[in-house]
Amino acid sequence: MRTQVAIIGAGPSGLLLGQLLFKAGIDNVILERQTSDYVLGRIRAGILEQVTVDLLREAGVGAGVDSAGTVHHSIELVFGGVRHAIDVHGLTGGKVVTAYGQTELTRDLMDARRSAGLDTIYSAANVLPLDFDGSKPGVSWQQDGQTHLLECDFIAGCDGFHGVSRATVKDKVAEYEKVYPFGWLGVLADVAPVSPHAIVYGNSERGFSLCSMRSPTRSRYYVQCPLDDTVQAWSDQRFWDELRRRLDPDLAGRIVTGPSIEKSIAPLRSFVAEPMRFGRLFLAGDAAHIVPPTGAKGLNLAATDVKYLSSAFIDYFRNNSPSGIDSYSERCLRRIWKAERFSWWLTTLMHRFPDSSGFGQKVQEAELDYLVGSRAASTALAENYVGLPL
Ligand code: RFL
Ligand code: PHB
Repeated sequence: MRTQVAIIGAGPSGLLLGQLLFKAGIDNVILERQTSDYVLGRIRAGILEQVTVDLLREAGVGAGVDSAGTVHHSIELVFGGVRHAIDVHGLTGGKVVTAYGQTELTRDLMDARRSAGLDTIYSAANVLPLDFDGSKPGVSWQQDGQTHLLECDFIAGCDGFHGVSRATVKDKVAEYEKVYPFGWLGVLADVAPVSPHAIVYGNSERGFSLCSMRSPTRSRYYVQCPLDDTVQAWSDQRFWDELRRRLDPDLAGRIVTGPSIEKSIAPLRSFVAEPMRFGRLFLAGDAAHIVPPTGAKGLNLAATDVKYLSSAFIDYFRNNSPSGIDSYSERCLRRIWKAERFSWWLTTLMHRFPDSSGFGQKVQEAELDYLVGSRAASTALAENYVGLPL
């Protein structure tokens, strides 16, 4: 079996890359370790930057986000029991973010791939990138007791943080990492969002909280929790009570509660692997970098990696030009580090740290006060939140 680009991983990075290459007439095959149902069952991101929405449209899969996405003009910060709006739209000269779930986006991409008749091999075991430094690159995998080989020109490692691609080049990678001393407990529920027009980030003495949404009838909420906490320890009632305690009285009084349809705990981490290219193997998305979800940047960074990588491959195959693939890593990393900085900053500002002294707490309060009182500080938050220019 032969293709031009072998893509490892059918998450948003791999599927979007496959779709953009297909649109440009470049043949590709995706190899995914899990089943498609498993991939769709993971509840993750919800907020898309304009750049990401534009890229989905360019890839021909914008209909879902255009019809079912909710455009947000502002975000809100709750601290000291008071809510403050940040007019993201006004402060950035008209930019917005869109609430549209990663599950829905992934489904749109899977549907497009299926109708185009493109190959996606699910439940592929022991996927392995081969000879990416040599002249016969390829990917092997096992299925139904047999070993298979896919020959290719390039390999795209879109296989997430725990994937095989980065592990294969471990001795050639510089890793930068910060692990945070808490996690997020997330709940998905079919109830009307308490704040349908803004994402609400809360800092309270009981810890961080976040009110988000998937649709006018589906909400997504999070609370900061200890790293050793378990989902079993959180009944729905306990979750709703805790969330209310972390919000201002007005919002707390308006929360619509109901049975959870998903509940999970995610640890928080900042991570970057450098470089992102190893001969004919390229890393993209969570395979190369992780941000804590506080800035809503993970999926958006994955989308911009894929934008750069697809245009690099297109330039190579159409014009025989290696300039895009040669500059891929550096181009991505410049944007990645800015999003890493922003996500780390917002995480540090909004969470309770177990070891924080009274001084740390006071500085946090002063910075929040400054942030909502200064147009310059609010603008810096807003322009990072909607996504820095490409
Ligand atoms: P994924 O989604 O992890 O997909 C990788 C795929 O590769 C497969 N795979 C393999 N396949 C073959 N062989 C192997 N050896 C393989 N190893 C792994 C996996 O099964 C999987 O299908 O990475 P990708 O595509 O780079 O996408 C990244 C995003 O999923 C991630 O950045 C976001 O979800 C992060 N994130 C958010 N990002 C945002 O932009 N906005 C948000 O609002 C936002 N909220 C979040 C988030 C992530 C969260 N968690 C749980 C990590 C909220 C949360 C709670
Ligand atoms: C979400 O809707 O899941 C979400 C929103 C904003 C974030 C992170 C996650 O910062």
